[in-house]
Amino acid sequence: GVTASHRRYVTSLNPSHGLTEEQTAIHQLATDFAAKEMLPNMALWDEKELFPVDTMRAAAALGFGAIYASEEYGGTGLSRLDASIIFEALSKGCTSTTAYISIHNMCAWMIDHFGNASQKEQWIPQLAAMEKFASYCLTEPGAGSDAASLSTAAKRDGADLVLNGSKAFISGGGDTDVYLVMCRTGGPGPKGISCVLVEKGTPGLNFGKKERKVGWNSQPTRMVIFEDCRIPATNILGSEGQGFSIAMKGLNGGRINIASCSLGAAQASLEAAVDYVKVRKQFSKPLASFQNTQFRLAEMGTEVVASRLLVRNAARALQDDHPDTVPLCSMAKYFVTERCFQVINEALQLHGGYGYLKDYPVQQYLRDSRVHMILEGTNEVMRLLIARHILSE
Ligand code: FAD
Ligand code: 2MC
Repeated sequence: GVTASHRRYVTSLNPSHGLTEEQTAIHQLATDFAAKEMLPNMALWDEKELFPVDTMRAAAALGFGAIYASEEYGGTGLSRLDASIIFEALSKGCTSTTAYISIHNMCAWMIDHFGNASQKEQWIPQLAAMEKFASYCLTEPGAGSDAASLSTAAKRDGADLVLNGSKAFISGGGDTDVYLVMCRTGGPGPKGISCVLVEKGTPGLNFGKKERKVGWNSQPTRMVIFEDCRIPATNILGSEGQGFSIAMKGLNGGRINIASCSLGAAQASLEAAVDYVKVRKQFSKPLASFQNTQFRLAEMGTEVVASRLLVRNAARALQDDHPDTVPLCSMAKYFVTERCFQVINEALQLHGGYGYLKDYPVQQYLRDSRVHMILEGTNEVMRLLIARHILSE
């Protein structure tokens, strides 16, 4: 290819293959932004653990802050497929930063879709511009995969709710402005859960230390702790008891988005490997001339294309409210995050020892995408959802 943003692809590996003219333009916009504004900084953000607020605001100026929120309150009004295309392209520039942007987008959609007019008026314009940032708070120290067992309590006190409990592993936690918190307003199980909005600065909203992580270093992760944290009951999103359903519906899109981030990281790693094996010589020949290298690249290309088909199929199902949306999103999340991780690992192997050095980006794609098999529902939870669906026929 000529430059990172204008690479000439064989058709099968072209991420814009099969897209409409408008989607191809959106893809190019995101690809250019990733190449110019993100990729040159990706190693620095990782090394120094910088949350690139200004770069994210520049992305928001292109419409990437609330991609699939409706235009009524300032969202971009694009489809889930458009969002997937954007996250895939941005992820090539920095997987960790893009993954945070995707969580922020999920939160914006939750407010846009389930919020009342005053909540939307207050939050959507600022979230769309990324003047304010959002966090999604479901996981607790004692409730990870078994999310419906969460115990953060929100007790009624007149017109208020008083929150007590703690959330673990919150992306953006401490640095973000609004927290979408799943908490218990009723009895045990999923039906006793509500989703509430808690603003930074509310007395009783506290944060743990910044976690030290293998990857995802361009975004902070902290515990979010509630100690007699008082909010008006009007901060409930949707209706009381609807919180678990809101949380899961947000995550269906989130799972596609995270898979799209893995896909972009795998595409970038494959491209890096192709460039490398054509140049690096051993035994007097380019690595590309060994059949093992060729077969590896053939497998990697096939896995990337299969992943893209699966994630885009799930995005279309979600957009169209297909009855099998949940298993289709789960299949995409588990397959794409696992196969793309393998592709990145193979790309690292083809670089030999150089692949293990921080001078080359492949190790960062590997570190940043490892956690995609764990968060937004572990891949074991994805298998559980798929198996339930298959056995229900
Ligand atoms: P557990 O649930 O304790 O799971 C441990 C292992 O047991 C896993 O392999 C799991 O798959 C397996 N397991 C559990 N139950 C079953 C079962 N029934 N059958 C088979 N296997 C099972 N959460 C948020 O709410 N918001 C965030 O912003 C957020 N960001 C995160 C960022 C990072 C960097 C990380 C690491 C996590 C983040 N999480 C966030 C939390 C993440 O969603 C959880 O870590 C994840 O859901 C798993 O929960 P757990 O860690 O408690 O693991
Ligand atoms: N979409 C829509 N509805 C869903 C759903 C989904 N993906 N998953 C569950 N539901 C519904 C389900 O249909 C049921 O509704 P109803 O009672 O009307 O039939 C309700 O939610 C309760 O679900 P279950 O009866 O399946 O409850 P159970 O406790 O058995 O299992 C499970 C729920 C395991 C699927 C859920 O707890 C889960 O997804 N766990 C993983 C948690 C997770 O994804 N955490 C990610 C945190 S965010 C993050 O990591 C970030 C980086 C932001």
